[in-house]
Amino acid sequence: MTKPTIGVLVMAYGTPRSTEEIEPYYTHIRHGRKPPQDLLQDLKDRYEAIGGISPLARITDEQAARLEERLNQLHEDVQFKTYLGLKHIDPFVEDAVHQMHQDGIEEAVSIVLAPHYSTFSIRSYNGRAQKEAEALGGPRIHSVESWYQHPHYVQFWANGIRQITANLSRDEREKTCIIFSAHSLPEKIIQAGDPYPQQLEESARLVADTAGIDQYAVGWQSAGNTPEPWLGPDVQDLTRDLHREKGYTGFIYCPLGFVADHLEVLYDNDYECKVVCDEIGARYYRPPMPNTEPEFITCLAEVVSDRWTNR
Ligand code: FEC
Repeated sequence: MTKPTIGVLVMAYGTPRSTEEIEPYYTHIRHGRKPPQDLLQDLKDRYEAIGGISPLARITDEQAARLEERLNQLHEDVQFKTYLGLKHIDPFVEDAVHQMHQDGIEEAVSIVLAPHYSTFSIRSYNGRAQKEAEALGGPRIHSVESWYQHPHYVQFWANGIRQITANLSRDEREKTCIIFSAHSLPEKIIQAGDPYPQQLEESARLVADTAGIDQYAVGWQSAGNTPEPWLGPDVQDLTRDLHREKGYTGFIYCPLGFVADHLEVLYDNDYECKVVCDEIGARYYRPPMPNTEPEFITCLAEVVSDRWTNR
């Protein structure tokens, strides 16, 4: 008897795969408005600073492939097949839904490779997928809304922190602060009742408790280049304030809102936050990102399995 195939729509931000793709990608992020030359050059320079192009495309592909393997190890009654749908570059979310429909997939689970729910991110990904599926008349998509509380995700970050603190002297440990962060969003989401800030707070508390640390702060990073106010404090300002007010001389950055090595981590943390640390004479640390670590892939597989079982 052939097993039914269940689609797994894996959605992620997307990244340019070549320098030529930077402009169309940026234009898509800006809702179709071409970026002015200075902003475009600034983005090109940031990609250049992390090696020319982001490793994100390769990592996202590998995450989806490993997830499919892991799911099929966990389930014998059905066959899972992943479809990659990106937010800002092809294959777009809609392309992936279209492909599932063409392949005759009747039911699917969707998951976004970002742990915290917000109207700007998770709702928009899932909304696009559902809209396309409705227009095509299938598949039926069971969407995951957030997964930041999953014990493997929490444990992954706690282990990363412990590996750093284990190598610090007692004096260094006492003067080290963890900064948990996620991508900033326009502040107006708070008035609209978005749970994103509370989810990051809770995420930070879960990881800190599991790692057994109490010196930590929560901040926001990578805010957009627009005049409206964005969620703060920004991680760079926070670093300076914590150093000045509490005398910390070491910072461990945990960008909990991301799951891969990419521009927002390799540049915004590893370059920009490091510059601030160097300026104030503090030590800079960052645990490795989840990427394709087996514990993280198991986390994603369990989240998808649970959604499938409780559909
Ligand atoms: O190429 C790479 O390696 C980096 C990919 C990348 C990820 C990412 C994640 C998130 N973003 C979120 C929200 C916004 C909002 C704006 C915005 C702008 C940019 C720009 C680039 C960019 N984002 Fe991004 N983001 C990544 C890349 N992001 C490039 C444009 C230049 C810049 O500002 O740096 C503002 C858009 C606007 O102007 O209206 C808002 C959120 C996430 C985490 C959730 C997710 O992954 O979906 C939220 C990765």
